[in-house]
Amino acid sequence: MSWFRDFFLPMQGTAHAAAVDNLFMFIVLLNIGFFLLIAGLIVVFVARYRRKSANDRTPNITHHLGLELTWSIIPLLLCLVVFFWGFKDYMTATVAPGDALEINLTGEKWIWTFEYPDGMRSLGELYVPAGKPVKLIMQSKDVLHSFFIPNFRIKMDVLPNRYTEQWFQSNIPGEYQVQCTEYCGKGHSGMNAKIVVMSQTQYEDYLQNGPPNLRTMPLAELGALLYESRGCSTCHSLNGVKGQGPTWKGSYGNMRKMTDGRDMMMDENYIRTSILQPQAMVVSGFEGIMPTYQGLLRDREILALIEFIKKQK
Ligand code: HEC
Ligand SMILES: [Cu+2]
Repeated sequence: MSWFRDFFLPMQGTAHAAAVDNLFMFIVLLNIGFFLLIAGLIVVFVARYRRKSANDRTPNITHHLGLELTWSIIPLLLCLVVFFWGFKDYMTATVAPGDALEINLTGEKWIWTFEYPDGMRSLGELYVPAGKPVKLIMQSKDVLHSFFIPNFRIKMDVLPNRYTEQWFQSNIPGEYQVQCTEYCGKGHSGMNAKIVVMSQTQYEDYLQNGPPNLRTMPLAELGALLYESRGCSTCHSLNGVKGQGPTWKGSYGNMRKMTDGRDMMMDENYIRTSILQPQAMVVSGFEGIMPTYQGLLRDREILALIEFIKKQK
């Protein structure tokens, strides 16, 4: 029967997907069976009990207890089978195992953002280890969205002002497509993401070194991306205007005064310390409000930001 299933259902990425398909196929086959039975009987009865002569009369039949019980009890039992089977799979699908890896997911027009337990974030791509349950804790920044992973046969609405959850465990490494299935405006059809299931070692490597596509990106380009995505742009301008923090325009290689009176040169080490321990040296004329990025930026990402700052002549 699997050719029949594969013909109209996407590939199964999880055990739960197989469970959903089994029940679905059971219902489909049940329907086909009853269709054939009922349509077949209609044809047989039409041929067999047609009016054969002018004085052929329908006998006066009122009821048949045995027949009526049969056609009530058998369908009832079949409905109960479908109900309990579905209920069992629904419970497994709803309650995540206690040791699940928890990922925070934010939907907004028209992008999905994933946040890992260590504070790292990724846009539109979720990297997870194979063979481990993953629980998504989801929320929306604006309107209603819905997070659908066809290969895993799970889907859940993503709401503003309330958290929703869903979980999966895939043992098959590979890439799986995600779609938003709640019409959320102009960019709705492009609101996709991908889930990359990888081996445990590849996953650890990912946590250390970041997504493969960013590893090969030139440093300055990566820096520009991080300047926006990590929020540096809200406090540091590139055009010389003083914001909440000093501008980066022409800052590299210059001397600056700290609130404690020291003079520091804006070089690689100074930038690195400013990012990881902003309170260690506060530039005079500014308040020490910069959040630390300790644990939020990987080594190569810090290098990328330094490279980007150097470029702001
Ligand atoms: C909430 C505002 C805010 C954000 C966000 C922020 N900074 Fe800062 N940053 C400051 C302030 C204020 C200072 C000056 C006070 C100090 O040195 O702590 C500063 C200082 C710095 C300095 C030293 C600059 C100089 O001219 O001496 C560097 C380098 C720096 N930030 C890098 C970053 C990077 C990289 C990011 C993003 C990953 C970032 N900052 C995000 C507020 C911010
Ligand atoms: Cu959406």
